[in-house]
Amino acid sequence: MNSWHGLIDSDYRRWLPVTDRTPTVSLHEGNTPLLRSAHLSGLTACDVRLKIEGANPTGSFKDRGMTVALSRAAEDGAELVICASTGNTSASAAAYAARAGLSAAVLVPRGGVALGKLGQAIRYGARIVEVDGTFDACLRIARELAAHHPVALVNSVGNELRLAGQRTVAYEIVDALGEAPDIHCLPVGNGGNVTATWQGYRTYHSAGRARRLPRMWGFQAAGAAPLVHGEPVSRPETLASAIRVGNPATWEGAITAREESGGLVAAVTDEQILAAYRLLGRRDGVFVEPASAAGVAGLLDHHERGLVAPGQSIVITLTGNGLKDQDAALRDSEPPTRTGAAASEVARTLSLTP
Ligand code: AN7
Repeated sequence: MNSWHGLIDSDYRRWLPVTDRTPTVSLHEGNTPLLRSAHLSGLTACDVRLKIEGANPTGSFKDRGMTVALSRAAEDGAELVICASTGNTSASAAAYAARAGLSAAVLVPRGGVALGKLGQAIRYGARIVEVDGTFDACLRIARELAAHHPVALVNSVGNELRLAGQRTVAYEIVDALGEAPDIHCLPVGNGGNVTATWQGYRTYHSAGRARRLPRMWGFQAAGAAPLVHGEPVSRPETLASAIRVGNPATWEGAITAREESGGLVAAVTDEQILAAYRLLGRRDGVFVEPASAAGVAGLLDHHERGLVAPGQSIVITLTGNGLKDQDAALRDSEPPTRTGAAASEVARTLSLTP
């Protein structure tokens, strides 16, 4: 039986900033799998669950916020929505704009976006502008355009609508587990997701739906870790392009999540991110994009340093789908073995015994 019709037309509607006058713009996002990882649970002696946000309609958690942002943009009579993006926001904004019958323009750092995400934005019919600069420059420009022209900004910066939608991930987790976890791990780029997830747990806790609150453990890539250093990074560098952000727009929110939850924001190296990326595919059958593996990389790093007490409930957000970034998937991989079209040849190649 499939009775799921997206976040706005679900039981979570009461937590979302929509009214009877708001048209629902949805691709049936949300309600994503929460998978137990046998491997990570065994390794850490904890109960480790993976929240598979790559199962959303455009392949990332961004759809949770975008259904709300575009529903409200449609209600407000917007014609053009604009965003800056490291890729996933642009794909999501373009898809929901198409769904709403609106136009979308997306600003992306030239050469800084995985091809699959650009392909998505193209097919969803967005105008794509490649800016000679970082994501941070794109965001500055998008904000300026929204201030001076009739365009709706759908970045999560100061966009309560996006954050309200993204809070639903915490509601789903508490509803699935019957309680909040002890620790919630996730990647951090612009800081919106850690902010929203923490606010979601707080909302549910205040409403009496969870008895406890998790510690929020956010992880940035070592070459793009402004929140860890306490100052912006002018030339952010990491192969995890989705979190290549030097000056997070939701800086305060991310720090608040860390402080209020008694959590942390720490750095993981690209090597650690890639190791976790490979591990998720090989051990759990979950294909993520590199940035999405940062939460797992951070958990493993803290486990190796003896900082993860056994017996805890741990949830890790896997933010985006691996299909978006085939360059990362094929990097350092063995090329496929070629054979002629004969069973005997394939059998020999696979070392099959008679
Ligand atoms: C897979 O698409 O910012 O800390 O412009 O795509 O809320 O920024 C993407 C961010 C983690 C970080 N994982 O979340 C964009 C964009 C993936 C992402 C993040 C992003 P935030």
